Amino acid sequence: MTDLRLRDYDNVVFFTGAGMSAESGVPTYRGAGGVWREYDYERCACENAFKSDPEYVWEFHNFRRDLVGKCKPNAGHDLVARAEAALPSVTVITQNIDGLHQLAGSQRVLELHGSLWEVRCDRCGWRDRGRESPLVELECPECGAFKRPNIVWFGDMLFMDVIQASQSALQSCDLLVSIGTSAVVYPAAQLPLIAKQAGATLVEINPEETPLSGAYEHHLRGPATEMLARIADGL
Ligand code: BJW
Repeated sequence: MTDLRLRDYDNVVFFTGAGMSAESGVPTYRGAGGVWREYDYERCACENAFKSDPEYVWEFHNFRRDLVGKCKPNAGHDLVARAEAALPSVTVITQNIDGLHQLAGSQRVLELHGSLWEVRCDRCGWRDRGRESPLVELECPECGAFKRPNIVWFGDMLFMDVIQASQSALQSCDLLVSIGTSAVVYPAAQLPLIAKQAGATLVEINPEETPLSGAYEHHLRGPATEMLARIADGL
């Protein structure tokens, strides 16, 4: 049991990972049924793979678009969106590329690892956003190079503007709620420590322990929807 209540805080950051969307049917990356159990990230989620075989990388991302496109926000996403409407300041910092927080109605969402629903051209700078699935037209309409999913793959630098906005939200929050991340992918994994250094209360929602569990004062061991409902107190 916990007596922690979202309503007792003014400035809340939800820091989310794949476990947030697991109950929507989006597979996590690691663990049983994880994406990386079936797919080799070196062949489908890094720049070198895209350079050597863009068609295969797109086959993987079109498979993901098809799967994720059928998933709906779950009660946890809904609750996070309601918190934004009810509390003075709420920011979602997500590692997820699925767009489910936005579909649930969250307005202030920082996508650390980009989005499955955005594409860009690294040759001419063209960009687009849309939920077409599969994406059939793979060449940039401006210059003919391959479109690239606007996702942060392994070995890619994160977007500087997103990192800066995240740091600023973390420095000023009084509650950080981490939900469903294994905390093994850097630099994202260490971001909650900024909130800790700034004096925020840290809560971890995850059925499993993580390498960063020791940094959290509160641990809610269970699925995101159930554990969020416990601290929502009628939001
Ligand atoms: C529930 C639940 C329920 C289940 N309710 N919870 C040391 C060695 C080698 C490399 C590195 C190193 N240090 C850093 C690096 C580089 C690398 C990295 O961190 N690697 C580590 C794996 C070792 N990082 C990078 O490359 C990053 N860039 C970078 O560092 O640039 C500088 C640099 C460049 C070059 C060299 C070195 C540095 C970029 C990282 C980009 C990550 N991108 C992905 C791509 C997805 C592609 C796609 O989908 O198409 O982002 S990987 C994947 O992992 C995805 C996720 O956002 C990310 C994090 O995963 P997450 O969200 O934590 O999910 P899971 O599956 O791991 O965990 C789910 C959790 O949910 C579990 O804990 C469950 O228990 C829980 N759960 N059900 C609540 N119902």
